[in-house]
Amino acid sequence: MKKMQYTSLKKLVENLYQNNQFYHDRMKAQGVLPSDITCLKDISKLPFMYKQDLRDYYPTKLFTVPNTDVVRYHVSSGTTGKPTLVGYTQNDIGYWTEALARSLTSIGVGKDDIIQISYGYGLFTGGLGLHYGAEAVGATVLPSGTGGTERQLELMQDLGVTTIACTPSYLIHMATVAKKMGIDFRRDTKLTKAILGAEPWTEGMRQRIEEMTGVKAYDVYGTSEQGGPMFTECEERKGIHIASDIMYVEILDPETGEVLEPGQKGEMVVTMLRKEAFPLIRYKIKDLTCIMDDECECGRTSPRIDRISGRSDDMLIIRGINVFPSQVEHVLMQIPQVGDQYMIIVEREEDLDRMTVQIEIKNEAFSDKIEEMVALQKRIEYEMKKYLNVAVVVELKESGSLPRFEGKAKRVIDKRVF
Ligand code: DLL
Repeated sequence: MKKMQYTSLKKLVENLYQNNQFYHDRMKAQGVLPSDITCLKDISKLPFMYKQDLRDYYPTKLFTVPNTDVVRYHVSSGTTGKPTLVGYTQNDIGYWTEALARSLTSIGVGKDDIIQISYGYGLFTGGLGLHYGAEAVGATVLPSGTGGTERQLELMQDLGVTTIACTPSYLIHMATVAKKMGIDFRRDTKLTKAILGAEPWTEGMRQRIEEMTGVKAYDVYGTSEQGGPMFTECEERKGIHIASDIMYVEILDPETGEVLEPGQKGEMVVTMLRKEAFPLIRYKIKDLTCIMDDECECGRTSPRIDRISGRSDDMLIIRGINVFPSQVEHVLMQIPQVGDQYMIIVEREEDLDRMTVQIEIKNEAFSDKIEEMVALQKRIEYEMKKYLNVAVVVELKESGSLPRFEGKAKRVIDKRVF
């Protein structure tokens, strides 16, 4: 594998240095030539790429093939700024499909499955990405996209859907709508697996989803810059397997930039070894994870990354303390009275940061007795303070009162002006 990775890297670097102005200039500025890359470890000599580069060289200056070879565009959701464009050759679509086909196989999705793909189809990579992978393993695809939840639930029952692919927040929304329609996932559907990703979610959320729906939930990861969703957990569900002939992962200390060892958590940096139209070299993706240091019991020897715990740019600094939204979710999911929706609101009052967490409470946990509700609120505030080291204001909300999301959940509103 290392030999294969090195051969691909060498070819990539030579091609980019010769044929693309951006890569040529960046490598020159760093004082590195293709001839300096003599083994896989030399990757560390190469310059980094940043999201800003994708914006500065928009739309196609980072493309490395003639326009006539590009067969598809996707555009990133642009939640953190101007959207970015990604292009694919026919071979790129092939590698993407291959990566997902391997992933789906590793969770046992195949010919006998009917897969409902409720990720957005269109500019977002989720829908079409899963679609091609699922067809490649011979599954039957129901390309339902997002929205129209009642109709989706009817189709799920009528067609005997066995697997759903969507964001974790959308599956929760579906389960809530199903309950209102009198549909019991366990009794009325054939659903056994869910392939959930595109947003951060915790082990606690996985348990909630499994209790609500009876499915086994698997994590799927990818980003539009890499090409889209690509990698999933296997049946063991102990980390996401990375097809290392397609993507090379490094984990760096976000502060020092030093390459970290397996088991140490840091910022992920990726090199797409085979992409043609829109390659990436040492792209700082900002997702936080570690490469796992044990072998997977499934027998696959590909490296695995741990569940993404957030992005380095998602981190909120509240009165000097670093808080990740996933830590808030972790605390909430341990408290049985807490429902499935929450929002984090950060404001600044008289130079002091104030973080409010609005939390839906399960119907059965709601009480007319004010003192019981206050006790619950205080308990959640106490648990938050204990885990996050920062005081949080908790507001309890009625079930169904917070916004729902068909695509990615937006759970943080930061109103501070910096
Ligand atoms: O979200 C691609 C995708 C589609 C992945 C469908 C999975 C399923 P972007 O819109 O570019 O692409 O967003 C990528 O979302 O950098 C992470 O911060 C986050 N993300 C994606 N998957 C996960 C996950 C798609 N499983 C950004 N866990 C990434 C945590 C995730 N965060």
